Amino acid sequence: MERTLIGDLKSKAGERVLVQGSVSVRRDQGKMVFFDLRDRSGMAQGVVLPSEDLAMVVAKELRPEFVVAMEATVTERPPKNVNPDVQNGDLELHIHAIEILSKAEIPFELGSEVNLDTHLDHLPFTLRSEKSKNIFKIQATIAEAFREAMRGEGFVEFQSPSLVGGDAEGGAAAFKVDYYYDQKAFLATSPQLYKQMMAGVFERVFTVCKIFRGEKHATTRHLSEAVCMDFEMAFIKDHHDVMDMLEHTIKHIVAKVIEEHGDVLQKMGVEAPLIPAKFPVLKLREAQKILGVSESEPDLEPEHERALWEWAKKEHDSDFVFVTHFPISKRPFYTYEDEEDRGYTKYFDLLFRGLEINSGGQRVHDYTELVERIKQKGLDPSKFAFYLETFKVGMPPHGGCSTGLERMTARMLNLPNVKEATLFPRDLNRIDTLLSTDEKK
Ligand code: AMO
Repeated sequence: MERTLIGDLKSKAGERVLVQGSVSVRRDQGKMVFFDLRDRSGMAQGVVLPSEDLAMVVAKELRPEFVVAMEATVTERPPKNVNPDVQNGDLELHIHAIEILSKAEIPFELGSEVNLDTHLDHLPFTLRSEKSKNIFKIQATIAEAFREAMRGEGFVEFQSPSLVGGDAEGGAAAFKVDYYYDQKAFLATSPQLYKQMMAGVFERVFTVCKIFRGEKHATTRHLSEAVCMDFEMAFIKDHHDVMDMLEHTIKHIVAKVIEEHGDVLQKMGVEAPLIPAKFPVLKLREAQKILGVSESEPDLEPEHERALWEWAKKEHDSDFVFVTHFPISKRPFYTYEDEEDRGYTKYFDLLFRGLEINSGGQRVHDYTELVERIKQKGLDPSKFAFYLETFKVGMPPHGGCSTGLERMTARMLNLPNVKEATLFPRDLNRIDTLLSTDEKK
C-alpha cells in the first residue's frame, strides 16, 4: 500500500490507509489504546480497539518517539468527541496493524521546557520539537525570501570560498587551518573580498554562506560559525543605494514570513515586525546625542542598540533603524570615507529590535586609495595583491552589506539568545558537545 500523509487523511474518510510516523503520546483508556501519531504533514489520533488482537500486542509496546508504520481505517469521530481546535480533530485512525520501524529511548518528554545547555546537549532530539521545527522552518523561509528578493533585482548568486589566505575584516580573529606543505590557511571571516571581485564580474551578486569568527565572545549574539546573507552592487551613487536595496529585501523577507507563517508567529506569541514606509536613519553622532552618550565613542554598546529600538518604535513606529557614519578609524580598510563628513564613513549598521543584524556601505574603488588605506591599517598590500587586481583592471563605484541569518531569525521570533536560532551552534565552549577543559587550554 502507498503511504498516506497525515495531512491528507481528510480526503480518505472511510478508506484503509498506510501511515508512517512517530508516536507522540500513548494513552491507555480501559481496553483501548490511543496514540498521537505525527509525520511531516501533521498529527492525528489513532486508536487500537480491543477486537484488534494482533495490533494490540504491538500497541502495548509503543513508547513516545517509536517510529511506526500503521494500517488503519480513516473514521469520523462521533460528534461528542470532535475537537475543532486541533488538526484532524474530527477524525480518528482505527488501527488494524502496527509495524515498529525503530524503537526509541528519549532523555525527556519532547517539547519539555529545558535550559539552553540541556537543549543543545540533545539537539538531535530537541530539534524535533514543534518550537524548534517552527524556528528553523521560518529560518529557511528567510533565506529563501532573501534569494527571491535578490533574484528579482537582477542579482546573481555565487559561491564564496571558505578556505582563504587571510582575514578580510582585519580584526575579526580568523581560525587558522593547517594547509598543504606546512602552509597556513584561514576560515573565511566574511565573503567580503570575493563579493567585491564578483561585483566586478556581474555588477550585482549575492551569496548565502558560512563565516567563521574566532573572537572569544561569550554573549547572546555571537557565534563562532554563522550564516551570512551578503550582497554587493556596482554603479551606486553612495551607501543610500545599498540601504534602499537592503530595506527592500528586508521588507520582502518579513512579508513572506508573515504570509507563510503568520499562524505560527501568533502561536509563538510573536508580534509581526513594525515596518514603517521608510526605515529611520541616524548618523552615529545623532544617535549618541539621543542616547546622551559621548560622541567620541566609536561604536554603540548593546544597551545603546536596545535604547535606539525604543526610540525607533516611539518616534517612527519601526522595529528597524539604520545607524550610519561610523568613524573611519574603527572600520575595515575597504570602507568609503564621506567626502562631506571627513573622518566618517559611508557605512551603516541596521538594528532590528535592538540588535545589529546587518552591516555594510560603500567601498573604496580607487586602486591607489585602497592600497593607501590598507597601509594605514598596518596591513601589507602585497598580501592583498590578488584582491587588488580587481581595482587595477577597472572597478565601478560599488557597495554592499551582510545580514546575519541567525540574528535576523532570533529578532524576528524574539528569541533572547542567537543560539536558539542556530541549528548547531559553535561557541567558546561547544562544538556539538561541550569541549573538555583539556581542549580549552
Ligand atoms: P560584520 O562583521 O558586521 O560585517 O558582519 C555582518 C553581519 O554578520 C553577522 N555576524 C555574526 N552573527 C553571529 N555571530 C557572529 N560572531 C557574527 N559576526 C557577524 C551580524 C553582522 O551584522 N564584511 C562586512 C559586511 C559588509 O560590509 O558587507 C562584515 O562582515 O548580523
